[in-house]
Amino acid sequence: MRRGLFVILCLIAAVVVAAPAWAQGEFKLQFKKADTDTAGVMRMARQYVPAPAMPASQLSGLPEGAAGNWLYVQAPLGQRKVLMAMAQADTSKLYVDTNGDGALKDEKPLEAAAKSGQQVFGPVALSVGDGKDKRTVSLSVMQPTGRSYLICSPGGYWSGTAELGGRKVSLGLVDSDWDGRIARGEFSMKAIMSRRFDGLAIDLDGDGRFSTSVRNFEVMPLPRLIQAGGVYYSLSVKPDASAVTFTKVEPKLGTLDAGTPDVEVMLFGDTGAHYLKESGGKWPLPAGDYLAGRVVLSRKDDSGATWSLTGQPGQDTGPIRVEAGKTVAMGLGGLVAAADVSKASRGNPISIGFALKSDGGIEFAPGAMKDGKRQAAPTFKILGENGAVLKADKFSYG
Ligand SMILES: [Ca+2]
Ligand SMILES: [Ca+2]
Repeated sequence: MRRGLFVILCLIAAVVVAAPAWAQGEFKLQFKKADTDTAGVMRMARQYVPAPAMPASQLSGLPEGAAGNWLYVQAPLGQRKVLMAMAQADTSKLYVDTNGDGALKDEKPLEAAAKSGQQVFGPVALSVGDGKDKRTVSLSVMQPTGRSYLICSPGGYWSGTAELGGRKVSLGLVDSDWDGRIARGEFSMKAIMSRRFDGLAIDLDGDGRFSTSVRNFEVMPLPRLIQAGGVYYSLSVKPDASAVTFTKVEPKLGTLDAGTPDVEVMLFGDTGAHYLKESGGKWPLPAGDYLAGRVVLSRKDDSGATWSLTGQPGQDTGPIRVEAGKTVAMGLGGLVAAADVSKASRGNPISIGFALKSDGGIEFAPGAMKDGKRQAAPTFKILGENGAVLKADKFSYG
């Protein structure tokens, strides 16, 4: 897009005049109730909890006079479980153990509001911590009509606007680990999978929404650093989430070497989300730990068609540690085909799985894409000791 000289001058003037304030500082945040516009932020804290129906006679802690079948849930919210129950005959009322004493007879049931195919309860305040350190967490519960699970979500998040890299940037913080405060957690796959982190959403490209596309991922565990407009800032959040302070920093850099030039890598780190490509497969990154979200390897054949393989880390793959002034290898240059033979599955005497793995623990789906179209699954042959073909077949996508 071409801009007129006037607009360009206005932009330059704005940056020059406001530079000290725009570069860094403390920005206030306010609690905002969750609504349909806030889905990107709230997704980081949402929990799907099975709600099996059980006879009241087998359950403890129910309101007095409880009979018939009840949907009974111990929702794992952060470090604790929250007891909730509703009579199956009357799913418009939900009892929540707000004070954590294991009983529901002292609780006033929440009445449902119907909202596009779901019953919505709350938000209701839960007590967390004790003594001087008592805090509250707000909980909303949704039950998709006719489904035997509940969706638990914080009642809202902390919202604000910072001024970074010369532009206004809206942001949100969500208490994903349900402890009533905002803090940076341990950065590991395990911690992320079990929701032991607090989340940051930050509209870095200024399009008015929190994107979750591979090239522009704006929703992440609360990082130590974030890059905005080509500048790195450290983040420090008040535990009650009333304010966040950004301080301009020049991080020490190391180098990530993919091991091959034709690759795209999306990483999450304690320095935010990074989408890396080109540069010969070598990129400078702030020292820190990273987890690969997605890796795409591609090659052109003689006819000019592009073949690609998409991979992600295996469950046991640890983080990639980038150290200042050093190069760390991702080992994507060579892949090893790994067959996984296991007994009896779905009525077959044996099943044979197949994966392509890199040295660095990235596992690629064996089916390649050609110019963006998925190709047939690979074939295989099982040979006897004398080289005779005992069985020839092809894999199917799982
Ligand atoms: Ca928290
Ligand atoms: Ca955005």
